Amino acid sequence: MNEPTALADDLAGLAVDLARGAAEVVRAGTADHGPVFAKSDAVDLVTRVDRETERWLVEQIGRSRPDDGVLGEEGGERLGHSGVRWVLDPIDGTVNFVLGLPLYAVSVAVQWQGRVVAGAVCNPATGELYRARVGGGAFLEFGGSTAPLLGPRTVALSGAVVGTGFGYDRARRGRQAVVAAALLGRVADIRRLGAASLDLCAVATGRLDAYFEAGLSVWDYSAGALIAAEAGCVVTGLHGEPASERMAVAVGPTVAAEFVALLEELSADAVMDDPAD
Ligand code: LIP
Repeated sequence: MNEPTALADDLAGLAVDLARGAAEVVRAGTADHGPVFAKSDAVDLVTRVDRETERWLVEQIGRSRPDDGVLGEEGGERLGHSGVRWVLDPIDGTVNFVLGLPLYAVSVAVQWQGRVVAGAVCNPATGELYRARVGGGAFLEFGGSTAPLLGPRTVALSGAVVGTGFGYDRARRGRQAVVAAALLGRVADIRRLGAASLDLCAVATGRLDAYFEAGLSVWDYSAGALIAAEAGCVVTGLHGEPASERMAVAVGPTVAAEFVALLEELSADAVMDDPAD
């Protein structure tokens, strides 16, 4: 069922306000993020700033739209009965945040009856805010100006600069590395930025020609995937599947079929995108 446009516009506006406000919470905690805790693995990190930012987001949503559902990376989950659900990553790229590498973002996506209809990704370190509403295009707000996002340049796959990432599961990470190494001989170069939401926004902005990653969480990619799609990118999984936790791909339309076919060829042996493994 198509969401009412007025609802999508309202949700899009709130997503931007939430991402911008949460970025202020992150900025306030950047100088002293306190102790760092490990989650699923010693390298899967979380700080009090992640948790405080997610609490702030959940409180704001509760005030503005008390009947909505919420799913947050740091455990903020609430069932709703409005048909709207917010999917939150308070700090996507936490390892970068802990290191002081300015490549991390607040990612806010909002679903209507299970479909993402709006999203906002804000980098607290740079102030860049990427946003999209389904059917309304994608935009970058920075330094007081707003620019439409038009996706990657036209380039041959052999000349493409491709972003990727590696999960925390060490067995899968080994197989992902095999695929990345094989890919390196077929493209111009690879980038590993460390925050899926910003990787996806980089493709939307034309700063990367393509991106792929297996094993993301829904809060990592939901907003960035809509922004990339609304910028005219092909956003997909492999083998005809949609983008998901198994595999998220964003790529310019001129090389999309070739890139996806190459990933399917290279990952066949590595079984890279099987979450069961
Ligand atoms: C990160 C992702 C990144 C991935 C990392 C990690 P987090 O999310 O954005 O693309 O490669 O392993 O999952 O954990 O920083 O929110």
